[in-house]
Amino acid sequence: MTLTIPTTYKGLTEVTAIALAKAVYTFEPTAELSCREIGDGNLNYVFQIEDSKTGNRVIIKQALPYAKIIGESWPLTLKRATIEANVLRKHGEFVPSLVPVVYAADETLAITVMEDLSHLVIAREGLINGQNFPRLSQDIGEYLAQTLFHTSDYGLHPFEKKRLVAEFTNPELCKITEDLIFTDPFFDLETNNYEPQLQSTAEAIWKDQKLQLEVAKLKKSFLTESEALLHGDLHTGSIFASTTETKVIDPEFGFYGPIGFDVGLFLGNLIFQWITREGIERQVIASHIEKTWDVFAFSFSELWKRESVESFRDTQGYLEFVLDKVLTDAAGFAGCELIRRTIGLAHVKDLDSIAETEKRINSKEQALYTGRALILQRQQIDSITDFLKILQEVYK
Ligand code: SR1
Ligand code: MG
Repeated sequence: MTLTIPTTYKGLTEVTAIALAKAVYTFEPTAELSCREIGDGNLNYVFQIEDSKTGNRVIIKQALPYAKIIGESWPLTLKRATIEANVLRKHGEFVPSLVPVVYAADETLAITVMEDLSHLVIAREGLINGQNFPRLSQDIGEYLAQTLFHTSDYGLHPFEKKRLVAEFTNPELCKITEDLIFTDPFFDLETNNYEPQLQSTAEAIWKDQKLQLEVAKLKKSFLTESEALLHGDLHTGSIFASTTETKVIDPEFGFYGPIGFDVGLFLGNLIFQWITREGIERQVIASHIEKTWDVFAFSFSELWKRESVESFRDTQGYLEFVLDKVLTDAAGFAGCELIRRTIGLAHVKDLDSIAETEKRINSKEQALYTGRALILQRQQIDSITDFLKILQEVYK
């Protein structure tokens, strides 16, 4: 549906969001609507509108013309709302059960009207609270395989692939990632944000020439490899989950990039949990890491065998080469995510919410060492077992 609602961009309020919801979503004529702003991300407002008579709910997400995490001094394109709606729609063609339904979108108001998912919890919150999401890795492995294969040159006619590359060009949001993940944390810059106890470890990262070279190579991949339509910010805060369902939200950073980036960001965010847990609880996360990769590799391989349009698809060793590169890249990108979420601008609650100072600092040190090890040793990783061994080695 396209909105016939006016006008120029204006930030919504809980009152105007209700009026908009009535215009774009089919509530009962007798509906009694209320609205709450429930957004807790870094960039947008999220309005939840509910009919108290039926319990029906809908979400209106609105992009702000600046980054909420910083304030109005950091202007940010509103076009990201359209990118987000269109990535959800495109990915929804391949994994309809794993993304929210988009009911409407409007570029001028920078809004997406979509399915309410409040019966689920944000995976990061749930994992921090020790909740178990038995479907998480199965579903995300499948999501990654389906969305990345079907939007790549392996699954698309080259004309359609290049049309999508152009449609999903997202320079402003990519620049945030280029700065916040691949640049700023590796230099002594004001934008970084870390506790004083981490000063010497941060300085060691800034002086580490071997590490800098490998991060430069990973940044180059991110900048230049237009392989598939990525989610672009697939951390555990971008996933709603329960014991029976998984939904991926928030692809406003979507663009054509290296397949390993989405895989690596998700694995990196599982590693925060791996770091904060012990014993059997840690094993749960190790199993999620392993299963995500196994499901991704299996489903991607099946799609390749059944549907690949690539002339070299039956060439001995080519699929293995592609998957090996994805795993190697994923390890490097996971490493960058671990480092940036620890000493960069935008942190994760998994580490920041650890109340006991010594434990928190220790966990953050581990995140930095693990990130470094994954980046430096990624070329030696031939299997997900090798990947997990690197995590274990850091703890010896
Ligand atoms: C200014 S935005 C900071 C971070 O929040 C988003 O979720 C992305 O991860 C970005 O890097
Ligand atoms: Mg987000």
